[in-house]
Amino acid sequence: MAFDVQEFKKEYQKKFEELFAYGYEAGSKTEQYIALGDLVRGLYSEDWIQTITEYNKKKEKQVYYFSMEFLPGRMLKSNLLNMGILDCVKQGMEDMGLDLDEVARAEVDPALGNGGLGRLASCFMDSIASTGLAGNGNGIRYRYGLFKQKFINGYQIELPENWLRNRNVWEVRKENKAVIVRFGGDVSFTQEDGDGRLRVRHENTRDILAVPYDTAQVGYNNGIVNNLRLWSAEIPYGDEARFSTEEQREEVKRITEVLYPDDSNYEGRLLRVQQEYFFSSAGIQSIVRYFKRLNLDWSLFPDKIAIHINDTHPTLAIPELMRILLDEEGLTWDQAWEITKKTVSYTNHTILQEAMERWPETMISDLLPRIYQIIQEINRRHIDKKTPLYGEELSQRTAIIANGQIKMANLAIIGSHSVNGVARLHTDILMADTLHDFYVMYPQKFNNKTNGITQRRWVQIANENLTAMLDETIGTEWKSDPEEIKILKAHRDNKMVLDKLEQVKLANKKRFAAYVEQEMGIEIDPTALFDVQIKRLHAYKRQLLNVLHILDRYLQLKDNPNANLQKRVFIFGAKAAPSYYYAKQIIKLINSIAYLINNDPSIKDKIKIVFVENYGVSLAELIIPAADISEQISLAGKEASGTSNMKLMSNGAITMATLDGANVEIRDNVGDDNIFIFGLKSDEVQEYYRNGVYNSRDVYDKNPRLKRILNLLIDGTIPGVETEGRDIFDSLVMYNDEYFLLKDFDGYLQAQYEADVAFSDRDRWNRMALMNIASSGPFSSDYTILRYADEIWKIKPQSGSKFN
Ligand code: 26Q
Repeated sequence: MAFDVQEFKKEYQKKFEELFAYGYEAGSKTEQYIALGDLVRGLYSEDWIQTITEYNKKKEKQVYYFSMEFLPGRMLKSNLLNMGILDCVKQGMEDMGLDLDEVARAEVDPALGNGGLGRLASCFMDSIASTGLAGNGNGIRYRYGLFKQKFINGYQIELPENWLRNRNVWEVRKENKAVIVRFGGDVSFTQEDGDGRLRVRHENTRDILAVPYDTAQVGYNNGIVNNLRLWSAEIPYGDEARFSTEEQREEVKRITEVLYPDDSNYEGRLLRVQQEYFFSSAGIQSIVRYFKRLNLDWSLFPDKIAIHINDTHPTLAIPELMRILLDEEGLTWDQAWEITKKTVSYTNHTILQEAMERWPETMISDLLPRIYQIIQEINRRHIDKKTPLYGEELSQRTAIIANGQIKMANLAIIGSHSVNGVARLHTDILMADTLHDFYVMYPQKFNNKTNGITQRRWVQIANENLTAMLDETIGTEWKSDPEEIKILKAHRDNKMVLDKLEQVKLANKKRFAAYVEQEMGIEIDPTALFDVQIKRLHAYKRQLLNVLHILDRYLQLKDNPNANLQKRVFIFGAKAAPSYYYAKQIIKLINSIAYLINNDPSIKDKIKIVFVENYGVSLAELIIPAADISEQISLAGKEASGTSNMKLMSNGAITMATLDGANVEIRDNVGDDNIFIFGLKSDEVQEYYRNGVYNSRDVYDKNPRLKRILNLLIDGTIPGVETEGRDIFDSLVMYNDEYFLLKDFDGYLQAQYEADVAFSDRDRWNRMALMNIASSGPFSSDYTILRYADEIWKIKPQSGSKFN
């Protein structure tokens, strides 16, 4: 974008005065941010209009990414970066006596997601625009994002996150694009004049207005600006009379009021399914409206539209598209079904049974009577068609409706043409195990798309020091083609480069240490090893295994205060679902251990524990560049992919991992010398589950080192965890340790010991860090998205795009 510093300063001052009626010098950080954001939105608006006009004119095939969650992070700097004016604006701000970073921190981080799945959706939105693909996001504009986490006395407390409090400069409300979403009502059929066709009458519905708010998704230096459309529930205009009581009005607003805080665990709540239908229906309606303007035959729908559903949360898009094609557009069942299947594709993000969405039949029949009929018919035809081919048993096992429940994964698979897992191992497990019945029926639907991350946010924005060092060492090609970062490998034995890398890491660790000092009053040594585990709190992710290791070091130092142990800072960031009692107990335990150890003078700062409050995208940007070790220690077979593993690797952290999810592919890329692997393999875990011979009590009895650690949980050593310590002890020792922590403990300690040894050899460690950075290119979400585009969506980057 052609733009110079002088011009920017003039524009900024003008914008500020226009908005606030005084000079920018007197403004608050928030006002200074709003003025800048507003100016930036104005700068890409022409490209935004141009992009949409182009797609329409060329009748370009477009993909719509349906996701219940998006976690974009702060957008100011990423927009500036992608527009190519970050440096110019930084300079201009500085000239005016302002610090861009400080101003940027005034933006509230939109937490419209829980964790991996939501952040993946946002990396994908960036990559779709940046590779020059015609794509759109479709989701919900929650009034309140994921709760704000506070620790009080070590316990997690949840507070409402009012992310819209200071105005959202990026969104544009599009009232004229609103649609009506209908709930409840009565369905009847009438024979209508002449053609003998059955017409559906759906009356007495509760009608909700869905109003879209659009946010630009700016591509990286390519002039493309795509759209993320988030829907908000409102009372239909002119229908105020029907919503006369406060209660009725509240009910409407409630639909998009708050994001469900469950991650990898589903709750069968009515409001949740209302949300799911609300944004699925609104999205489908606006897609159909667009398609009709193209004036093409309905059979061409799949040639112009691809709809991708992010997990099963938007699965009702399938029967909703059927409903519109059948009831409103008059297509036959077979026509509508062909179109729907060819249009929709589905990503699975979990094999955990407790995360699989199943809705009570009566809930759907009451809430969505017509959709319910369509699901029944899809199910009936599925059974009819598959029973003669595969027999009664197999077809019943794949039924959508069974035991009074509707299985959303089954509907998603049957109603789509593509089913993908998110890492090689995960997809293999889906095919061999979790979804094996479907794999037998539809082998051609199954495919893998290993997740990715955008290095634009996770390196260029989060780690400016590393970015500058890379530019200096290998040039700038890696910024537009992430694989090119492999050139760095040529410098693996270059002492100057290795030292430079160490300096970069140290600077980032100092930056984080300053934050920790300021916000938490904990002093940490930036030369210590920073050991990082940042992800949602879940038993299968095994934050507790990390805790056992910490306690082992604690005991070593208690026994021998001069033990030759590497100084470490253990950094945790994690939210627990408010209803997940065990996860919250683990939070309390970690906080209590932190308090005990951080304040024990005999430990002499050899161990520090930092559990940051309210972990999210912005904190991740601060922590990840400062990490030495990346903890990826889930029980093998349980973590579908993981994505923090990729972000940490890209920033030169060394992975400490089980062979789970994408860790396997990370190992394949960096090689065994540049990663620490331990623990059961996924097939070994499967085998234990099948033959049931694991006995954790036995391990406890026979391993004195481990026994001593576990006893700390119940002997009063850790203050304030009487209940938590006992419950956690019992889960591991008495209730057979569902996630095999005790089984993997020895291997984990060994790997941690090796990490200590490696860290003490600075050249060796720096070389490992370099090799990780240099091997991270293949995990760019740009490549992931190009594979989705090529193999699933059948769309090509715009001509002129370097990816075309
Ligand atoms: C479902 C129904 C009702 C309420 C909540 C939910 C719900 C919400 C969020 C279920 C699951 C989620 C989130 C799942 C998730 O984040 N999965 C992660 O996805 C990442 C991206 O593919 C993977 O890297 C992680 O391995 C996976 O755990």
